[in-house]
Formats: sequence, C-alpha cells, structure tokens
Amino acid sequence: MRALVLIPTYNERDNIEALINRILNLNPEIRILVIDDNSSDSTGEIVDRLVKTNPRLSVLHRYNRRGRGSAGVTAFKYAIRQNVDCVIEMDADFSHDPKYIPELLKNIGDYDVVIGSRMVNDGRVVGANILRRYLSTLARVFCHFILGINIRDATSGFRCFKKRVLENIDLDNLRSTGPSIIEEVNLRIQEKGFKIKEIPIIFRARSKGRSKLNLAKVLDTAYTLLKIKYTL
Ligand SMILES: Nc1nc2c(ncn2[C@@H]2O[C@H](COP(=O)(O)OP(=O)(O)OP(=O)(O)O)[C@@H](O)[C@H]2O)c(=O)[nH]1
Ligand SMILES: [Mg+2]
Repeated sequence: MRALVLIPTYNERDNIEALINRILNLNPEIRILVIDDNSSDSTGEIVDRLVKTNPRLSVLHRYNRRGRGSAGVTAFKYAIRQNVDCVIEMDADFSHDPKYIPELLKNIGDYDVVIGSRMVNDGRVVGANILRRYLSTLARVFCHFILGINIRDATSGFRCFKKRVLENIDLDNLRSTGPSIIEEVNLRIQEKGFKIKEIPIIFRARSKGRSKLNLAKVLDTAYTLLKIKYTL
C-alpha cells in the first residue's frame, strides 16, 4: 500500500527529525510531506537538510499564510496529484505515535477512512492536564450533539484516507483555515457516506515544543464549525 504521510509543522524543532526517521523506517512504501509555515525555530531548515538525503521526504514551505487548516488543504491537494493509494495525516509532536501507522494501513484496505481514536476499546489519553481533559469532553459533546458527527473521536487529527476520498470532498470549498479542518473534513466524509473505522490509539500529550492551541483558537474553531454547519 503506497502511502503519503502529511505532517503540518509550526515550530517543531524538537520533534521533527526523530519523527521523520521513525516513519521512514516503518516501511519503504511510505513517503512523507512536511508542510511548514515558515517556523521561526528552524524546523523548515532541519527538514530541508533531511530532504537532501531522503528521496522519500518532501517539504512545502509556505511563507504568506499560516494555519493548521489551510496547511492541511494545501497538503491534500498535493497528495491527490501523487502516485499513492492512501494518505495519512498526523501531528508532529509525537502525540500521534508512528507505531500505529501499520495498523491504519492494514485497515484502509477495507474502509475509506481509518481514524486513530482515543474513544474506542483501549484507546485513551495519557499525560493531559485536567483543563485539557475538560476541553476535550466539551469538544466531543459539541461534535456529537451540535454538529451531528457520528464518529466517537471526531477531533482526532490522526487519520488515514483512501486517496479517492480526498478527491471527492471538494477541497476548494473547505472553509477552515485553522484547527476546525479536522471536524469539517469529518462532516464531509460523513455526508458523503464513506465507510469509516476507528482503531484505538494511546494519545500522549505533547512533551517537547510548545502548543499552538489557545483560547482564541478554541473559540474560533467552535464559531467556524457552527457557521459551516448552519450555512451549508
Ligand atoms: N503548517 C502549520 N502547522 C501547524 C500550525 N499550527 C499548528 N500546526 C501543527 O499542527 C499540529 C497540531 O498542533 P499542536 O500545537 O500540536 O496542537 P494541539 O495538538 O491541538 O495542541 P498540543 O498538543 O497541546 O500542542 C502540529 O504538528 C503543529 O506543528 C500552522 O499554523 N501551520
Ligand atoms: Mg499536539
């Protein structure tokens, strides 16, 4: 199964090299695209250096835009032009352990989308503080009862898509520029009736580097999703 792993980065100097090496060592059919938004901590330069010796690694540097969502859309558009069967997206901070990638790939043969889920079977979160736990619960309630997403872990950004899913969700009309891209894509794949499977993962709270999440982003995510839901 030829897979492209998409990793959006902003200031991930302490994580990116180790993460890339771990992923490339998993399987020779895996390629990686890093989408860096002009990180101020030299993440982009680190990846440029690694690209020189790794033909399976590519990088897109964006200089004028910044945002997890628009980086994701740019990456999806790149992915559908590649000769791959499926596309994985994951965070750069090791919260999404690369050891689950083979499991995602094993399941994507039978499903359209496979989600690394904290909410099924033995899946869980390790190391998050109480505030983050409350926030996650609130986000889950919001996704289920207000947005109507029937995915147990609708906020998980560790996902594998068959390439044809990305070709069918109208990437030009995704409206999220920030983190709400995760839930917006879930709304689209649910609406299109794609077959979704959740596999359990243990999600570890970031241990290196700084979080980009703040209250403004949380509120903006909720507001954007409400707009998307009610003005489609
Ligand atoms: N290209 C790009 N990537 C971003 C941007 N903001 C965040 N990211 C990346 O998106 C992923 C998720 O961001 P995180 O900061 O881990 O956000 P989070 O997982 O919600 O919060 P923490 O785990 O607490 O840090 C990471 O790989 C980030 O480096 C951005 O503006 N542009
Ligand atoms: Mg994170």
